[in-house]
Parts: sequence; structure tokens; C-alpha cells
Amino acid sequence: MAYENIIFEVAEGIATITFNRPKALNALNGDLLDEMADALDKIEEDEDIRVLVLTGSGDKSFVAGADITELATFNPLQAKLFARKGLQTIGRLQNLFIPVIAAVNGFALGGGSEMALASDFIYASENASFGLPEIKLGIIPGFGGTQRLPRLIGASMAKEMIYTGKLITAAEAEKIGMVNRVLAPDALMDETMKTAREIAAKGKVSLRAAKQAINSGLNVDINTGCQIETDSFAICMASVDGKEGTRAFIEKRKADFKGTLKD
Ligand code: DAK
Repeated sequence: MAYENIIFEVAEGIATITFNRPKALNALNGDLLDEMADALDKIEEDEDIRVLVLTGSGDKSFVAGADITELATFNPLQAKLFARKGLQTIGRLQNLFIPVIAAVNGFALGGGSEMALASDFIYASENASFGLPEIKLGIIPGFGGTQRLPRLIGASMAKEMIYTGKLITAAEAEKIGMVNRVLAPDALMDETMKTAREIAAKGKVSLRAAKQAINSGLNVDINTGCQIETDSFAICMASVDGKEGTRAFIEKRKADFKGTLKD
């Protein structure tokens, strides 16, 4: 599939999807979601890809939400199809085997904030802003924002943001634990890639196990969560990477993780 609404690149085991509709501040339309689904298929099929980075083209916007111009044209069936596409794509991001980092370089509004929230963590440039402004359009978030935001920053903070639709700055987002780091705009991608490379050097099986244990554990009681962790730990110990990591420590050398899920 040829991409017109995203740029998909892979280098050093790191895939990057750049939302690329700068004239509409990278708003999410149906075609973009189709292209993203195709790129996620490629990522899932490629054993060598260890980390996914999401960002927006230009310096003004990550994603300014769902494409309101397109939304306004939908009949109920089209609205349902769009909602299904978006939910599937965002669900796939959250459950992708590899870690996903959102490098937010400007507006992350509505579906854009929701896309970032489905990533494993967020780095933001100083000029980034976040918000779920759907209430101003007479609707509510539909790509999981009412669920993921309260889990991340607490119900009170999330309710204030969702009920008012107000935007918050990157600094405020960092203060409430929505973003991990705030960086100068020209340092955002360098620092994101630095972290992506650091993660990419780890074992793919253990990264997957850690992501699965954390994500699944957040939705269950702590005893069940610890059981999930135990099962995931056992899988790591049986893996090539688990054996290599412990052997490398004993032999006082750097571990050479193969990153394969096949063994
Ligand atoms: N959609 C389409 N075009 C957009 C857009 C958007 N979300 N945001 C910006 N643009 C376009 C503008 O129309 C403008 O186009 P031209 O007029 O140049 O043709 C261009 O991008 C530049 O925008 P502005 O001229 O407005 O730039 P400013 O710097 O003045 O303002 C802004 C930037 C981001 C504050 C402003 O553009 C803005 O408020 N944009 C809308 C943000 C917003 O409300 N986002 C939330 C969208 S609703 C669902 C699932 C999900 C959703 C719904 C349902 N289900 C599962 C059912 C999601 C809903 C949303 O995300």
C-alpha cells in the first residue's frame, strides 16, 4: 500500500510512523487510519523491529484530533465504520508486542491525545499541548480517552479536562504524570530516538513480557496481576534472551540479545 497520510520508516530496529497531513494539522481521517493499520501489519510481521515511535510532521501538531471536516459528512453507518477503525488501530497500539513511544511535537487533541495515551509513554516538546476538546463539539472522546486518561492521571484531573475541554501545556502534562519528559523542540526526536535505541538493545521477549504484565495487571486486582507477572517471568526464563542475559552477567560481558520471539 502506498502511503499518502503517514510516513513509515524503519532504521536500526526502530519503526517511525509520522502523521503527515500538515495542512489539517495531521487530523485523523479514515485513509490515515487504513494506512496506519497497514503499517502496524508490517511492524508485526518484522521480527527485527523492536520499538515504534509515533510523531507528527511539521512543528505545530502531533495530531489535532479526528478530522472534523470528514466527521461532519458521516452518515451513521460511516460513523460506525470510522469508530471501529479508530478503536481497532488504537487498541492495536496499546497491545503491540513492542514498546511504543509518542513524541508529541505540538497539538495532541482529541483522537491525537488518545493516540498518545495508547502509547507506552509520551515525550513532549515544550510547545506541545494536550486536550480532549470533544465536549466543545457536543460529543465525548471515542478512542478510549474517558478510560485511559483517568487511569493515567486520576479521575478528578481527567474529569476536569474532559468536562471543560481545556488544553494543557506540556509542562502541566508533565506535572500530572501524563508525559515523561518535556524537551526543547529540536531535541525531541534525538532524545526520543536515544531512549528508543536503549530499549531496542534489550531482549524482545522480556520487553513483550513486561509490557503485557503491566498492561494486563492494570485491569485486575494485585494478586491476579502478580500471577500474570509470574507467568510472564517464567516465559522470559525459558527464552533465549533470558538465558543469554543471565549467562552474560555471570561471564562478565555485555548481553547479546537476539530479540527473537521464535525460541
Ligand atoms: N479536523 C480537520 N481539520 C482541522 C482539525 C481537525 N481536527 N484541526 C485543525 N484543522 C485544520 C483547520 O481547519 C485549518 O484548515 P484550513 O482552514 O487552513 O483549511 C488548519 O487545520 C489549521 O488550523 P487552524 O487555522 O485552526 O490553526 P490554529 O493554530 O488557529 O488552531 C487548533 C489550531 C488545533 C487549536 C484548531 O485548529 C482546533 O481547535 N482544531 C480542532 C481541534 C479539535 O477539536 N480536535 C478534536 C476533534 S474531535 C469516535 C472516536 C473518536 C472521536 C470521535 C468519535 N468514536 C469512536 C465514535 C474523536 C473526536 C475528535 O478527535
